[in-house]
Amino acid sequence: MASIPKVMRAQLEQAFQNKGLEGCQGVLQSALDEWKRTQMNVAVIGLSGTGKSSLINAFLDLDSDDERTAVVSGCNETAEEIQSYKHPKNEKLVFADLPGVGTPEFPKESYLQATGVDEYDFFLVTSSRFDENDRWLAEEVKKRNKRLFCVRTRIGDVLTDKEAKSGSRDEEQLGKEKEPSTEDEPQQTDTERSDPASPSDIKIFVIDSYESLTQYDFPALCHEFIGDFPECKQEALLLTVRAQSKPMVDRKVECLRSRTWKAAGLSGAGALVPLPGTSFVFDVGILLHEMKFYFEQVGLDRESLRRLARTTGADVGRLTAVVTDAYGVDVASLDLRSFVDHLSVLGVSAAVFQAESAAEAAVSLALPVVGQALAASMSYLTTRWMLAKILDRMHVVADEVIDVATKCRDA
Ligand SMILES: Nc1nc2c(ncn2[C@@H]2O[C@H](COP(=O)(O)OP(=O)(O)OP(=O)(O)O)[C@@H](O)[C@H]2O)c(=O)[nH]1
Ligand SMILES: [Mg+2]
Repeated sequence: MASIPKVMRAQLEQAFQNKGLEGCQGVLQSALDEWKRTQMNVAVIGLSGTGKSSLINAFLDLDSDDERTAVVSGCNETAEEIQSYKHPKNEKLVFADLPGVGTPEFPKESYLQATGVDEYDFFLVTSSRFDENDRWLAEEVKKRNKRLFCVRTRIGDVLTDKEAKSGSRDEEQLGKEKEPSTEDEPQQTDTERSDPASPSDIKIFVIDSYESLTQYDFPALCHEFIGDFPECKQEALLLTVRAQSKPMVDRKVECLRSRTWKAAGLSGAGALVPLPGTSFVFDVGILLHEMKFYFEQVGLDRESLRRLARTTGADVGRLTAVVTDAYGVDVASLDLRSFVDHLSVLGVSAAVFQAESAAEAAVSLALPVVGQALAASMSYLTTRWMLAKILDRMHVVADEVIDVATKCRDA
């Protein structure tokens, strides 16, 4: 089991002393909801026309008729004010559209103050070449212990090769695009080259905001973006973005798994029903609620499938069929009663429970007093075990969906 952060351990122990198990459950509920309260600010920076608005729209995963689309420039239009865009699934994730460094309106000297640079958690720079001003910005960001990635858009225009257009990548050309441009740069000394903020230290991703977002470096960009995000906010970011690639599904599952003990710790307050064929009880309300949350998080609900179909060009009917064949029931519409009847298709088997529960019971929460109290509550271990099994099954089905979508895209 993942170790419990020190702060939370102290909170749980304190709550247990004051209010017993009920007090702990308050702490656990608050921890489960923490991601919904976490503000995440991402700055997208670049000169006019470098593709900021298009990149923001790609990150927001908006449909063309969605409201709040970042306006993409026509030939002579430019965005004059700093605009911010909230993620449709979580308004705490905000992308700000910021001008590039060193324009007459935003000179380098006043740039940090004018853009309120300290408010941002992460920086994406859209640029066709990485210049002196970008390097300076990267250094400033690094001083603040934050990360900056460089994004080169419009790779679709660069790759004119027919095969590359149809999905298989022209690796050689992509590699060239990822090399930092040294055009017009003064000759670097060895010391400058080893400067942590030199272009070689900055990750460059080549993408196309108007082609399939499962193509080129977009999946890698999303993956590393989450990995390099301030650690205390990673869970919030991960639970906000969509799972459209296998690495992303893996990360989501890992994150959800680290939450199962907290959800199971809430069990006991609602209806307890026996796991069929055993004398062990579980909290059906918590299981149903979490199961639906996982379903959506790993991308199996109708809306996620529709969006995956749109970004990959796959047929939504084929993606839906993977989920229907796997479960044989409309998982999203299960209720307290029907849920119990479908435990086996969801991945829960009483026989496996009997075989594994002895070992499971030995798992301690590494929290001497609170852990024992939680484990002693009748449904904690059963509920936690069932959550893990349901998640394992969803992981497999979500991978199958991505496989089918990828095959359709590459066909
Ligand atoms: N094919 C292709 N076109 C792109 C891409 N990114 C941007 N464009 C086009 O480039 C032009 C400028 O894109 P925007 O996203 O508006 O750029 P911007 O940086 O927001 O521009 P300003 O708002 O003027 O600062 C538009 O015509 C876009 O359609 C891309 O990845 N692929
Ligand atoms: Mg714009």
